Amino acid sequence: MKILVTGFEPFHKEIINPSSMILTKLPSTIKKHEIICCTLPVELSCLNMIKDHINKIEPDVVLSLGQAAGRSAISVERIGINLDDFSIEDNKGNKIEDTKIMIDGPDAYFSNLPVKKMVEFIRNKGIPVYVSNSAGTYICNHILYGVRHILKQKGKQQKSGFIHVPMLPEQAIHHSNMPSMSLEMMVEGVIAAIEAIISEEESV
Ligand code: PCA
Repeated sequence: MKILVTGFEPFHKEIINPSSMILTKLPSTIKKHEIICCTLPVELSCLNMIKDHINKIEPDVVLSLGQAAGRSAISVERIGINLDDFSIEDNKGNKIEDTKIMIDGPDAYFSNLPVKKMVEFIRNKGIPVYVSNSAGTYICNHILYGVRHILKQKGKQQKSGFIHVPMLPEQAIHHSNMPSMSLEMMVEGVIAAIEAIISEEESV
């Protein structure tokens, strides 16, 4: 299998984003499956960029990662909704509100990755994790919803989903009472999640 893993550039006053730092620490293969990484901009064009990657690479799985400030554990997202409602500007200075991502799209798409199994595999490594039922209404939800839509339109059985990670300690020290997790633990968690996806695919 080819597994495309994406992260995001830093945004909103942060100078780093753990989601793209994780990519630099992932191996090029996991259980003989190819891992291809790419970093996306925090703006609406991220969807066109990932679409180009999907068309070029034709991955079997797209796993996107993003930072969720304030969350204390890794969260595996279950659902993306058809809504852009930004509480902060994106990196292009846009603050879109109350707008559908896809005008003719369904209200929501579920991730078709094995969300519960990913949580179980991550937890078995001793890493705090939970299933999240909201990826928000900013760029991460945009990519979660948008990639499901793109793959659905391609009509193939490709899988996609999203994982949010907390801030890193070096970010949290600049905030008051901000939960954080080490990069090492996040990387281990993401590898465990990918192993869960592979295990599920191989069992089918
Ligand atoms: N987190 C943001 C967008 C980019 C990122 O890493 C979000 O949760 O929407």
